[in-house]
Amino acid sequence: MGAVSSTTESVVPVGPAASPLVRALRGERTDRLPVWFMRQAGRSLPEYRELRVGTRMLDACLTPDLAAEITLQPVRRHGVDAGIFFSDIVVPLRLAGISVEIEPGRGPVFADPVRTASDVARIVQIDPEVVAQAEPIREAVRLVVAELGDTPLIGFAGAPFTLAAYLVEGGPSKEHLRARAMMHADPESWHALAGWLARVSRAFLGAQTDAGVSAVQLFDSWAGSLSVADYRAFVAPHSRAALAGAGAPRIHFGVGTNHLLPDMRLEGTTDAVGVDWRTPLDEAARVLGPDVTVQGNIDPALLQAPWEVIEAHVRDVVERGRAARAHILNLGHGVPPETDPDVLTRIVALAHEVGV
Ligand code: 1CP
Repeated sequence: MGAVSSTTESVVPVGPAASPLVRALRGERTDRLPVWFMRQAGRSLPEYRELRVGTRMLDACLTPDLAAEITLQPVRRHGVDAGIFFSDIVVPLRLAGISVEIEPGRGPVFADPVRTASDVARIVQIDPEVVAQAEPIREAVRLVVAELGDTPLIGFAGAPFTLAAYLVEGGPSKEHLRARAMMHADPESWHALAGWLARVSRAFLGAQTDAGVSAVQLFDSWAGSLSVADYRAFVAPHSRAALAGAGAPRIHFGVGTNHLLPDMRLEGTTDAVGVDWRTPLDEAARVLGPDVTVQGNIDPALLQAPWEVIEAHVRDVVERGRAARAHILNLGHGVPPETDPDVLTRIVALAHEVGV
């Protein structure tokens, strides 16, 4: 299953490299509008909840056959155009030996938050190579890729700022004050920490691309809490480093990032920008320019509405997406856990009926 098949005249992509998703990331419009959902794995599916009984979240992520099966569930059920690897943004930190658990109903919690210069000095000693070599990740990706055939698998990592927002705080927070404070109180420690997190995320992406993912997404979910000036000075260079040389097409996503959109192109280090539900895609496309694909941006809140309302909204999103060089249909953020899975299946069918 090579990515390209050579003939004497030309090189024609086959397999996932020829899929509508990967072609959209290259800027091509095909006759099929690619659609997948952030957090499509392991959220609203009853078959997921059943599989997870008795297994802690991060243990599930590090059990290859379980992670592979959970990744495949939404692809089988909804007919989406890509799988998203079942894992979590804090998995590479666990692999690096940091004590972290995911508490049900809360999120990632760290036993020892990284707050002082000496905390940072200690943590940056850890060699990210252990993350790059992680066999449970490589094995799970290989299992999924073998099952998916021509359907691409998307790998992912957390962006340095979003990871730092958890690590410095010690758990989920609303305004990520401690991480933002460190940027100004001790810029040297901040850059050391964010630089190390970029190497960890890059290593996590590398493990996934080596094992066969066809695209990667960098989740900077909480970047919207930053001013443009802070984003440029303290965050963008580290996100660029995380994505540099990824070896697969790249998507860069954040929530509440209308004011950061042009910067989220990361000076050409990304092939697509994920847009949340607040910014209409035609407006986003205008701001982003002709060199980048847009991904998004169905409002997750509308998934609870009557079908007629959802259908009109999806058609509007698709219509506005035509302003970009190419469009990958998705939500503006993750699938809410209470979503009726049948609604997602109907949206996929609608997207494929409407086309590009
Ligand atoms: O389909 C998929 O996308 C599943 C794989 C996946 C991904 C891409 C999971 C599984 N987590 C993530 C990324 C992730 N994790 C992000 C970025 C995406 C986003 O913004 O939604 C973030 C911010 C996290 C951190 C995290 N992990 C939270 C958020 C906490 C907060 O600050 O509000 C939570 C609740 C988790 C746990 C988690 N991760 C994944 C699942 C299925 C769960 C729930 C755990 C469980 O079932 O016990």
